Amino acid sequence: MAIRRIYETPDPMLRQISKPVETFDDELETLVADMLETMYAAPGIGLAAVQVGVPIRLLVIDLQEPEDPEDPESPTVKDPKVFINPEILWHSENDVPYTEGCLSVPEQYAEVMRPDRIRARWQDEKGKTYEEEIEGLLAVCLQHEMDHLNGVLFIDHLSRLKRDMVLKKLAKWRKEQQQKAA
Ligand code: GNR
Ligand code: NI
Repeated sequence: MAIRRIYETPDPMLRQISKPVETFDDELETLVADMLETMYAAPGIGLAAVQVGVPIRLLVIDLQEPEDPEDPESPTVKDPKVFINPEILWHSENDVPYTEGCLSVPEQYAEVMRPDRIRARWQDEKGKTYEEEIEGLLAVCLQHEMDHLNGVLFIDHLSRLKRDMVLKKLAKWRKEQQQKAA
């Protein structure tokens, strides 16, 4: 297993339309293992393959929720989920806000509106098909990751003004990081 480099905006890699996965082989399993390791190390709750420079329709999610919902400091239960060739079959008409972040737009957060429930179909790394109704944070995260497969970032959902504010803060943050490193 290996940690892979995460591409950041405005890298054109992130604007690629990811291609369907057709071959479920050892190379795919290695990529899935590397993506999980990269996501846990970041740390993040989701990662699309295109974010590590492989534009195929594969994403991983682990919400890493605390074991005891009453105690945010309690250890997290590992629950890695793999979604290959995911499709949204249905979404609710009820959009809800959630403050999103993205490993490709580091340290920036903004509220995005998305449907609160979706019905999705996907495959796992063996090629087995699943279909389920999904809600809550998993629905938010899956929609965020599926956007990546279509070259879309969470900042694309913001008004021009808010997007420009986020990009300005990102530029400032990067400058500060550079100064720290020097
Ligand atoms: O780690 C992440 N957190 C997050 C928070 C709210 C909504 C979506 C996400 S996904 C993000 C990791 C990432 O960039 N995945 O593409
Ligand atoms: Ni993201």
